[in-house]
Amino acid sequence: MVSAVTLGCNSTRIHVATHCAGQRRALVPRPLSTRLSPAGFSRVPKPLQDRESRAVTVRFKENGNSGAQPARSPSPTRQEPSSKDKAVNKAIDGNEATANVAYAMSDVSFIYPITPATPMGEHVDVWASEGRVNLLGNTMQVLEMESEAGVAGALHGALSAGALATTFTCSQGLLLMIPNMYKIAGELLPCVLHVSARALAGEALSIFGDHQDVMAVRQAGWAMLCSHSVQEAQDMALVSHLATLKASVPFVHFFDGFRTSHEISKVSVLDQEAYRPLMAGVADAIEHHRANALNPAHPHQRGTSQGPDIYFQMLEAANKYYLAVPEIVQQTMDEVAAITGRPHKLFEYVGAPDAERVIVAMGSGCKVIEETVAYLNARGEKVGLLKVRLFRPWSAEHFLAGLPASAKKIAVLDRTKEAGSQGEPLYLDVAATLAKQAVAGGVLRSVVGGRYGLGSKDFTPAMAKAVFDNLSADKPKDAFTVGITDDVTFTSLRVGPEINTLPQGTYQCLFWGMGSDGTVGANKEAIKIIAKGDDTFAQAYFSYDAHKSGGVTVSHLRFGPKPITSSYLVGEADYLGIHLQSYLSKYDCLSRLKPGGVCVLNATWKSAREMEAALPAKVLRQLAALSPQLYVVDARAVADAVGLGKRINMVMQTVFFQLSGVVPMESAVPLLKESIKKAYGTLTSLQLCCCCCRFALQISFAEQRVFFQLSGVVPMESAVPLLKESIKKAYGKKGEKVVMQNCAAVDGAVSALVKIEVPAAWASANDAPEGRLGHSHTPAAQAAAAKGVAHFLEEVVKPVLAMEGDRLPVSVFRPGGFMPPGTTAIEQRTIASHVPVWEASNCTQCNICAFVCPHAAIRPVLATPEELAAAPAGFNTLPIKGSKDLAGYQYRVQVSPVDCTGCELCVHVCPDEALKAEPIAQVLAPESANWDFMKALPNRGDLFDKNTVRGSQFQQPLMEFSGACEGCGETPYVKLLTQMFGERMVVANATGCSSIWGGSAPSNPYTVNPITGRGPAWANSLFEDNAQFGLGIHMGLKQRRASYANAVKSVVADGSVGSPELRNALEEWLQVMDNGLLCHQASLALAPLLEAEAAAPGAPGALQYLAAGSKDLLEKPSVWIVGGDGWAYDIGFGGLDHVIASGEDVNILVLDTEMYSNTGGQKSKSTPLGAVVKFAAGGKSRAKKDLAMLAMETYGQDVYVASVCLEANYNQVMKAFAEAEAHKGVSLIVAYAPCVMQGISEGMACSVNEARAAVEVGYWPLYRWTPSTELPSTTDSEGYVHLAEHGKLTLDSKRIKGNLEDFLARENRFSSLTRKNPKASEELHHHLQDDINSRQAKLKRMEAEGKEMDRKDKPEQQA
Ligand SMILES: Cc1ncc(C[n+]2csc(CCOP(=O)(O)OP(=O)(O)O)c2C)c(N)n1
Ligand code: SF4
Ligand code: SF4
Repeated sequence: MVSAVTLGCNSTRIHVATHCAGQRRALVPRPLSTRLSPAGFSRVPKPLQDRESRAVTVRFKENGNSGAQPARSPSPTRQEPSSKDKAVNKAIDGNEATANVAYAMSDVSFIYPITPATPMGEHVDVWASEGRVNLLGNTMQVLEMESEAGVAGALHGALSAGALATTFTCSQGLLLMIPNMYKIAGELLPCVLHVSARALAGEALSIFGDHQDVMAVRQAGWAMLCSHSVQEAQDMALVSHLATLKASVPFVHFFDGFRTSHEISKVSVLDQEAYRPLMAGVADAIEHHRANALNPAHPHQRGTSQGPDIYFQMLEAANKYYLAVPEIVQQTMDEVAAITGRPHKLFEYVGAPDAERVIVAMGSGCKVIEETVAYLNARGEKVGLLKVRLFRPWSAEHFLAGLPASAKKIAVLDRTKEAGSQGEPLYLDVAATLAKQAVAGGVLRSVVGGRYGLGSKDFTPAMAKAVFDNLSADKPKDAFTVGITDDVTFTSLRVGPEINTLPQGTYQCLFWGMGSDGTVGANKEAIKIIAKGDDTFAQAYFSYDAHKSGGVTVSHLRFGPKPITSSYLVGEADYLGIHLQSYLSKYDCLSRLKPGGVCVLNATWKSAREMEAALPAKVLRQLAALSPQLYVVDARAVADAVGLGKRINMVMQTVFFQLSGVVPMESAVPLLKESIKKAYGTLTSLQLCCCCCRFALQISFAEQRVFFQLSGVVPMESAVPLLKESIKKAYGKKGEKVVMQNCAAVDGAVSALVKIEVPAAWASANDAPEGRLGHSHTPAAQAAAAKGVAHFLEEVVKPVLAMEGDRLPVSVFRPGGFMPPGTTAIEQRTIASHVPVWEASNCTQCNICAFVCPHAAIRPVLATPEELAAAPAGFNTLPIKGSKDLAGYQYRVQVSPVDCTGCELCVHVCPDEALKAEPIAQVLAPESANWDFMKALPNRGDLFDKNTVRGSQFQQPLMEFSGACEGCGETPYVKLLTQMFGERMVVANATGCSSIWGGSAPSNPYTVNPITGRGPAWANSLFEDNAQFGLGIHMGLKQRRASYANAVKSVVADGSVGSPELRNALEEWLQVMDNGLLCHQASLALAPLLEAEAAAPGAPGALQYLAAGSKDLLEKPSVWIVGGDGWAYDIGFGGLDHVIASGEDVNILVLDTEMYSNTGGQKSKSTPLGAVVKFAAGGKSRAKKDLAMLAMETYGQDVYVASVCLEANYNQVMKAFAEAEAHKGVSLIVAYAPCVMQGISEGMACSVNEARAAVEVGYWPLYRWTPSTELPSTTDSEGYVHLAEHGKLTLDSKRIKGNLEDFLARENRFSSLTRKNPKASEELHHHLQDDINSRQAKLKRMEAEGKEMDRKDKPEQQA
């Protein structure tokens, strides 16, 4: 039943060309030695047009999609290019295709990161840093701004100065540009703004694709041109840049976020030389633009103010420019077609010439509809699609010319929602056009509109068919939705089973990976290699869940002999790779496997019997029904054996190429070498991770590329010597050890592959008891469920966690975006491979492990001997150390293995070696039982002072199990805040990592005290407005409490209301209502009295009013404004500055990772001198902005300021939090937060040491600034009170020691510059050292001045 696959010798590879096309051969994984070329498709390799590109023979498997192939309209990518075409066929994504053109045709670009448009900015920044020369003969000037509002302003300025300027954005970024978009259009300035269209933040933030953003600017006076595919992204970008110059109207060029921006597709990429002649054709227009520029040599004025007499006419004077745009765009499309061989129309019809039912649509959905149209027409239907490219200015004339006269029923699909409107924008345009035509005597046609694909909801051929089916009805449904089940307002169309519209011979693969295991990166490289095959078409798309790391990634790969236009997820995979053992039970991975397909599991099982014992019966039955070619490989064991740990991607990719047999080695090896060379050239220091990809590489990008390629394409014995040589080259710089590890992993992958025959008996497997492998919902989780959110947990959280959220109907959701807290407690992701286990004998009970844990997955606990009588066997404890009050309690440190991420921070930080990481398999069951027991024990935090390091960790963390990266340095701060103030905290959270790990529905880590039901109230407004949002929260609460206090005063003043005890309690409360701690105590005493007396029969209305507000308003709220450095230093600084200056009682916590971590690590003004981050590819050349110093120097009179580093000085951060909260005014805490983006060479497990080093070498000083309002005041002889003249600085890191260079060398963000440009690096590091020295000197001076003031003040005070 089980056989190891041997990779023997005697290879008898038969060249693919020996098979005739169409020959069918089952994909039978077989030893290399006997592996034949695949049947069904074969081609003789021939060189591509471009000399750089190497040919690869790609073999298509017989069990690739057989398709039910209708006659298809010829795809543009298949057309013969003209002789002028200087193109190369390449697998790239829509962002890169667009950026290529934008770079070639612009003088200057202002950029700002926002997913999914960020890569366009990153591309132009890198090319500029490399000195690439564009068609204007320049290296583009690229400048990152503080926000998109800044980008738009700068863009306007550059255009006014006669430059050709461009930018890239989407969503909230585009909204911030609106004011200047009106200006640019109003001044008829040529410009192109490339948008990878994305949803807008309303009830929730969504980084995913739809047209809400572009539809929100359709009125701004820009022409709007839409690309429907990666190929079009390039072509329409080119059309936009040319047409804007000819038309003197600015252009928005847009395409679907993710589906087009991030889809890797094989397209014909133009060399800029190919369109140099077209550029020459607009030379006059460029000259005209430059001649119109603001210039003292020929001055004019712009932007005047106008009165009622002329403003209106001036607006209308621009009409003729807009009227000319459609013709200009069509003409430009024709010119571009002449060099590409790909003709395009403003409105392009495909389908039956005599179609009666027609869909009108725009964007990547068109590709899906086009496939469906071909499918349906091949079955005798008469349907068609009118594709919209030029959306603004709307040309009714061109629209009607494109629509077949036969069309009687039309459905317009909008990928946006305009609540409260008669219909969405595209529908309204079409309806108005057809109505006007009918009024003018034309045909009367039925038009309905519908919404689809919002927030990247997958749009499939079955859904497109449902739209056509709707049109067949006598009265087609209008204002419909498709792709969801709307069981509330019943808008949705019924969608039938999926239909197969794929091109014949398309091979489909699915890979289920875990964020950070390298699967996505490896697959990106895989598809690029496969796409190099001559006449091979390929596509890759990646979907992710909400976690920053450790979440699920699904890679959807397709390749085949025909162009692939299928812009929807893989539904039936020929090859399924499951890279984490537990996924098979947790998720329905098998539902997308084709019967008889290849299924490869990374698992520890070695036999069918082991699988049977471990897997739920449902999965066994699925396997029996699918009868897959089933393999297992223990990739972790292979990687472990060679010291690569969790980096299993190489092993899995080796297996993929082995089993799919898609790339023969003789083609792969030259490619491999080429890639290695390339990888050397592009060595980047940064570890990549962003909110869009949820994917952190454990090693550098370039290494990962090579890593994959080695693993993926050279598994065979014939290639092994070459492979090892390549590994040596690639890893040589990392040392011989790494080279050996990688070589060994390749060998290991091959021999570890085990084939499992699926027993027929599995077909009748019985259901096993729940929780054998997947979620075993612990008592803790069940308790959470019982706390009033059971409905939400069952109906929403569990299906979403099982990756089945798409199936949820509208009725299960509460509108308005409200979410219950504490849902991460039921996630139990079980993603750690190794989990710390407590060794009681070594423990000194310091609680530091819990203090630093980013996920609140390790906690100290107290238990009485009586309680321990019922403890699980392994629940060993120690007598508690400490005061007499604690006598009799036993102490233990407990880890939750299902919530631990395995970052090992706690293991490294423990000073006593009392934690040891053990493989999860050994500890999962016993430690889960221990954790559940622990959770049932009472919380005894009140026995401790919560303002001490040790005491704080006995308090319940009210933020737990977030989706942050392993070892994240942001979360421990916020967790600690919740332990100190959580039950009265309100958090205004800026968009950024902290809003993603803090609230990615339905994983909500903020939770409640189960006894009081209280916990942090948390909300995210936007990225840019967080300070103002937090201030608003504070003002609202302050006002409501002031009214409440007035009512309390009235009751107190009116002696007849309430008992004397109650009135005393109310008076007491009035005295302390603004002091968090005292108010808490007063409230505890007051609330029961109030409620009891208000509930008494005949209680006065005034008391009832007070009782009603008692829960909400008695406690003094602790308002925290939290966000990253991108928010605080850049986009939100204006608002932050205003709030700091407000004098209001709010606390601001800046989680300073020194870059925009959430979008992948771009430069902020907090980025230090010399650091190489994105948007600062050559190393940041300006010093870090000193936000804390700005606050002290400008507003230090009444603002509390602290600079802290949790890992370096636990006590100092606690003091700062306590002081900030107690300060009755604005407090600002700037907190150093280690982050995976910083590229700590020893890994995040060592981030504590690294943070300590940052403080020791003076890189991050620790201090606290007490404003003069908090210092003792003096009263003069006339009774006037005088505040202290200055605030007082306490420098908590007095001594600089250690070597800055050593610190910098350990972080890739600095060391990569040393590798790339040692001279520049030396210089910048030198400056950095100078800055550090002078800052330290200044801090010391400030501290000394404070001391001086202390001494001066004292006698006066005494006097
Ligand atoms: C107006 C606007 N522009 C851009 C973005 C995209 N965006 C989201 S988070 C983020 C970076 C956050 O960086 P930072 O504030 O440093 O927080 P971190 O992620 O490092 O915690 C960006 C650029 C946005 N949400 N809104
Ligand atoms: S390994 Fe990391 S996540 Fe797990 S308990 Fe330790 S610090 Fe927390
Ligand atoms: S701050 Fe860094 S480590 Fe933390 S979640 Fe964001 S990217 Fe990950």
